[in-house]
Amino acid sequence: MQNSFYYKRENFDSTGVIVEPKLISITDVDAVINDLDRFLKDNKDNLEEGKEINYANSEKTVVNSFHRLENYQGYFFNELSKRSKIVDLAEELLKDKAELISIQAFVKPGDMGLAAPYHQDNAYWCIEPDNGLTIWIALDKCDKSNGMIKYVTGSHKIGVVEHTPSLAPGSSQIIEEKNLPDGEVFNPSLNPGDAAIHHTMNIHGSNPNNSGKQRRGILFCYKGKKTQRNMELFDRYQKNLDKVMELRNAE
Ligand SMILES: O=C(O)CCC(=O)C(=O)O
Repeated sequence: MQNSFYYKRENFDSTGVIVEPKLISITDVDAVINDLDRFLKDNKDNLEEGKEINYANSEKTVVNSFHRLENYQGYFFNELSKRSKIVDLAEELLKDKAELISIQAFVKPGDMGLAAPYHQDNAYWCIEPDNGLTIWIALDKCDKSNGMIKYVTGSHKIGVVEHTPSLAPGSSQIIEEKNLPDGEVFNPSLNPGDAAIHHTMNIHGSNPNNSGKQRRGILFCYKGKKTQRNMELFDRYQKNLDKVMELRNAE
């Protein structure tokens, strides 16, 4: 008889996305939410817009996403990223030791939550071989109605799809509609504490949120220890990001 990890891995290998119910408790969810509030209070004046924080409005009073949280210590999300229940799951799916690449939070407000255009994470991460994943943990009830992520199932197997530079906040490279492959779109419904886990090559994106209901998630991104970052590709991406930021600031 195979253990439960076996079936999760089979499913993950074939579709590139799985749901893990109750990965963290409601107490953990509350602790993450409090922590994100504290993080914002502690660091607001020093966060680099476009790289560490994106706002949902031009007045910059409402946050849409936080990035590069792993560079900040002393928060509950640091502990959570090392919790064995989470790391063991990542390692089973990666079939390798897991190394944390980044911690992010997409905290879409209920009245002006921004879309995340379709993309593959490895267009940003540039790891070779492409053995990485994101554990996206819901902090609210998340579904189609409030802009939960849409995943193109099986798209992790088709290689890198052409990405186009974009000025969308938090998404400097996107896959245009015309370049999207055919495939079933999976739009999961999650309760707080549930997780959706996607492969770094899976094509995914999310719709704007005007539902009146917040849609917040904390993300832990891991790569297999045997992978390496292609520094040439990564430097090119960083330079493109700097150009995009200049253009966005000039708007
Ligand atoms: O939470 C979202 O809406 C987008 C998240 C995302 O793009 C990602 O996990 O790479």
